[in-house]
Amino acid sequence: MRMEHEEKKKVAFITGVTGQDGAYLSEFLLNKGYIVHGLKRRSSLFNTERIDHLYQDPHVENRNFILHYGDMTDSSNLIRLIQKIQPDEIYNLAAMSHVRVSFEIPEYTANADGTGTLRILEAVRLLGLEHKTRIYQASTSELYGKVQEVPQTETTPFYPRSPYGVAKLYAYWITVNYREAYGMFACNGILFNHESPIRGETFVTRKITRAVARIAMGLQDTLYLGNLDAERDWGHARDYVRMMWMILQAEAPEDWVIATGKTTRVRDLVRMAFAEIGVELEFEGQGENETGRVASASHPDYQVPIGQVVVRIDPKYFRPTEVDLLVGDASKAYEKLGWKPTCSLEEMVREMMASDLLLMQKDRHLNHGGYSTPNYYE
Ligand code: NDP
Ligand code: GDR
Repeated sequence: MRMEHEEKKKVAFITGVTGQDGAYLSEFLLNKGYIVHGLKRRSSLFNTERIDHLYQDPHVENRNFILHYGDMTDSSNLIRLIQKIQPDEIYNLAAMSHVRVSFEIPEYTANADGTGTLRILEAVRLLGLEHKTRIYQASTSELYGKVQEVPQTETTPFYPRSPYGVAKLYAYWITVNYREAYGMFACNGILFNHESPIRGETFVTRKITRAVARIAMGLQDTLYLGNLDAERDWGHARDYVRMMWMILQAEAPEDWVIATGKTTRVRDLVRMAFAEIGVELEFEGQGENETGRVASASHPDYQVPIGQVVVRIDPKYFRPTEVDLLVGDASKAYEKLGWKPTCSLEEMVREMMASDLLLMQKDRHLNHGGYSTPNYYE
């Protein structure tokens, strides 16, 4: 029984709980004493690897981490869950979040990422929770798309360049509209790219660190990439989920840019990852014929032959329309909320490489034992 003087625990509902940010945010909120409810999709295989360490046996009473089946495309499911959970805070992180894939499944992306956000807002309104439940919307630097201004701030005009970006544009504005129309505490975090050792394997940072680790272990020869000249403002997911929470604790509902303020080319990230295994790369050629060759190799444990071509271009990774340059100015968040990133890109690449080297060591053992492990990811 709860004692009178005990403070009631806050209740959060996270959509996209099985994703990179969902996992970090769940940990963060649980450490803050929240009861965390998460929305997970039904899939034919387990999809909870990132949050398995938080799992609690459903037969145990007083759990503080509870998962529910659901989908952003199913209004009735979302209304029923929000009615049952009565959340103080909703973090809407669920999305088909891969920019290139959104060109292949544009309609689904619009439904899950765009209309899905409307479903959450409308559920809160229909249930009369608009003055109780605060809502965080996972907006993105992809809204800026074609470069209009550098660095990008809360007032930089949007010009999305993918079905994903356009779906997220709808989500951004419907969040603003519900805030203005119904007085809801609904906020957009315009987050620039953020990564970690549990980043999805098909995003470029993780694809690179994974492949470099496989090359170090002799499990793979070549890493195939698309546009090496794109520039991104990469931060660490752990820093960014902290900011999601801070946004919902602010005095007033507003929209915020979250970024490191530094931008790096994909090709330099590739160099940084190879440097972690003692390999210095030399890029040669141009466009689709560009290659990355081993110029020197100095790590005693990883023997990658000098002269070996370890990076090639595969045009299938080019996008019909690309976002060339992203660099954010998070001054507003620094000044008004006191947020600052704590992890540099160098530290993050080191952490991701260390984690992937460990994983690939396991794969190497499996391979030696006669089991096959996946070779590459799209
Ligand atoms: P992930 O791709 O790692 O995770 C996406 C999550 O959404 C997964 O849990 C996924 O489930 C779930 N999901 C996808 N479609 C549906 C659906 N139809 N119904 C229910 N759940 C669904 O993304 P991140 O964690 O990296 O990003 C979180 C959010 O932040 C996303 O909205 C993304 O667009 C946005 N964002 C991300 C940035 C980044 O750099 N990481 C930057 C700016 C914004 P499953 O595990 O089953 O696939
Ligand atoms: P992005 O991330 O599109 O910025 O979206 P991603 O890591 O996919 O691409 C970054 C840049 O790298 C270039 N690139 C490649 N990208 C991938 N995935 N695979 C490749 O082989 C490759 N080669 C070069 C891309 O062209 C691009 O320029 C991410 C997602 O998390 C979104 O959900 C989020 O909204 C934005 O970040 C901010």
